[in-house]
Amino acid sequence: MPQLEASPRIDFHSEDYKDAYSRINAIVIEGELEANGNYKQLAESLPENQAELLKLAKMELRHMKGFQACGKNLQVTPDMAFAREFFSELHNNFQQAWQEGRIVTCLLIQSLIIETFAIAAYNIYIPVADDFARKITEGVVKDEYLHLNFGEEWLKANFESAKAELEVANRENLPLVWKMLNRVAIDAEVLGMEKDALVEDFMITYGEALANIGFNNREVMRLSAQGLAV
Ligand code: Y39
Ligand code: FE
Ligand code: FE
Ligand code: FE
Repeated sequence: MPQLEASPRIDFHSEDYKDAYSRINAIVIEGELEANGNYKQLAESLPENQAELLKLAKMELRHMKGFQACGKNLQVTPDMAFAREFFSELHNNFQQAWQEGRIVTCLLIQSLIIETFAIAAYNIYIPVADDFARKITEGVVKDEYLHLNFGEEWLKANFESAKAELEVANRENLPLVWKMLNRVAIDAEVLGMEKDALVEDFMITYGEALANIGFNNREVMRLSAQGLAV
């Protein structure tokens, strides 16, 4: 490894690394693409926030292109079939909620759960990324905090009417995230990302978001640990 690499102990060109990267990179690319679609759908449902949501949608497409470049840079072909299947349950839940006009559920899935998942993954990835991917990811994670903030602000402003639906949506969707994380924990570890660190970052960011929205301490604990029986 050249001296300039961020993490001299990681060989970014080994077959093991590239194999794991083909799935993690695909997940991120697919996630960004789905986030783009989700914000476009939310823009249709929330005319008052349309301009802002379309801006967020555009950012997600930029993120996707950045991560495609990261894969190319390492000469990795992302396993998009794996990634689509990986997201399918959350994807279906979002689509069904949107069809039924359950916008609070859509916001919980995209702006709270998926954004927090992204923030945790990118924060933990940055210190172990190759130089090219690290610069891209540092730019992206700043945007993800803005996306999370959009969801927080909207849900905070509508807390009383949204509260019951948030609890149901959390119960239905948060366990999926722990399941998803477990599925890629070994691949993440090959990239230098520890599962414990991912869980910790997720819990902190998600708990803070729930508190900002208006849940009390006890509710935050109960909601953020839902389904975390790993
Ligand atoms: O809002 C966004 O940009 C989110 C779509 C991106 C999702 C990224 C999902 C990251 C999961 C990676 C798991 C690594 C262990
Ligand atoms: Fe993004
Ligand atoms: Fe985002
Ligand atoms: Fe380990």
